[in-house]
Amino acid sequence: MLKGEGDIPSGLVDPAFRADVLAGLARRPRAIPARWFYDRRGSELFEAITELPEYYPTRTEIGILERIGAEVRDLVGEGRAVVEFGSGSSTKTPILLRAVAPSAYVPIDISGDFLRESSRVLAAQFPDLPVLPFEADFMRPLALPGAIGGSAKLGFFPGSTIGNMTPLAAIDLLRAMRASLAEGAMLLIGMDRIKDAAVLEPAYDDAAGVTAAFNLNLLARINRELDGTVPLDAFAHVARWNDDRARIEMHLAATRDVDFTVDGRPFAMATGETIHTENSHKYGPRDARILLRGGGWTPVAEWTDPAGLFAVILAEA
Ligand code: AVI
Repeated sequence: MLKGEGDIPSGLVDPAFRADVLAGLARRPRAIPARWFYDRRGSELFEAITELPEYYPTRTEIGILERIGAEVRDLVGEGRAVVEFGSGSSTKTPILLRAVAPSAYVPIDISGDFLRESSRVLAAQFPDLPVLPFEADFMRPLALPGAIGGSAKLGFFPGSTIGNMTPLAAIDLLRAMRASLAEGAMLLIGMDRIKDAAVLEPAYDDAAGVTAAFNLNLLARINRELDGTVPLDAFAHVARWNDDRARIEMHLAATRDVDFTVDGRPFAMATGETIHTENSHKYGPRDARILLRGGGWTPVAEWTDPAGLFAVILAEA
């Protein structure tokens, strides 16, 4: 859902993008939902982030998944239908599919183009596996494709994407997943752990400036798609740990007083004022378990890397 929205053909703008940007720039504090990062350029920049030396989550989670395959298979059994919330990752999804020998694989994503592309790649890798891409918004309970029939489901939600939601929205999503996957379901979910700000902040403000480019691309997208005049050189990328809320916040801060228009509407920002663009919540071991229980899931097993940076949790409905 969050990643991989394709570029909108010129002249066609997603009305929800326009509405979110105009409302977000008008409110105080100013804020634009992180889902709008992921146009084609933003998705490319996110891929580059996952390979940065400072950005530990992706490689750490992959290392955990590679290690736990046999244990996961013992706990979930073979022949479940794996339902992935998001288009699927070219690295993480095959690790899970090899481990649990599913009866079918159902990736769910709101962005049809990206979903079909990644499903084609996966189907080629697993020629005997029915791959059933499902274009839908998984934030709501869904009726899954009839073709997966009565098989029990294993939900897969890696990447700590749940961290990009507020705890309240995360609980709503977990409940929706439970309703979609139905009785007997299990869920394998990745959650990033709370750790020292000295590790967290560089992960979101890397030396090469890739995360800064990812954040600033939102303004470029606004200029391109919403006929904006936002001067990109008047904004700086800011990533800071909010200890009270246990989250990294990303902002775009005005480095000088600035006036611009978006879709013909005027906006003015004073030096230092920010647009809040993303939250990335981190969870301690107990916090993660409470969150899952709040969403209707009972934790069954939990794995971390040796440094305890990241957790992969298996839960049952
Ligand atoms: C997609 N999501 C889990 C990433 C995160 O770590 O919160 C998005 C991201 N933003 C900046 N770097 C990575």
